[in-house]
Amino acid sequence: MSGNVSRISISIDPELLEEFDKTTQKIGYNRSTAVQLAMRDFLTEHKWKDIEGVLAGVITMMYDHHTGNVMEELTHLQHDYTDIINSSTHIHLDHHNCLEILAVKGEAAKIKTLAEALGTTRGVKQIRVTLMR
Ligand code: NI
Repeated sequence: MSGNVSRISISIDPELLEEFDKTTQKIGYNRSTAVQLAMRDFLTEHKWKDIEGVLAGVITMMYDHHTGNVMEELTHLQHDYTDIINSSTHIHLDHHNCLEILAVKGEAAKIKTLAEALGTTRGVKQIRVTLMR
């Protein structure tokens, strides 16, 4: 790390922070190092978004179906992208959580738009996009 650092203040779900700190301590990193590593992973994971052309892969997301209208909103969104969603699988994980897997194939830019819309829907806890070509 260079001598030049930026200090930031962010808002985090306390439960997420507690889990993050526990894992960080277990590995032996301090919070700043762990956040930087997480940010680098985030950047790597999103690099595919600069790629143009047709890609295929999966969008995996987890959400609590009790939160707001999350199920309705996700279904609504998926109906707007029937041209790139080939199939979807819904797994009821427990009383609260659902795992949904979408198989997608289409223009990278369109997959990106869909993934961002899904990921920013209130109630979606995690989303992962894995694409290949
Ligand atoms: Ni479910």
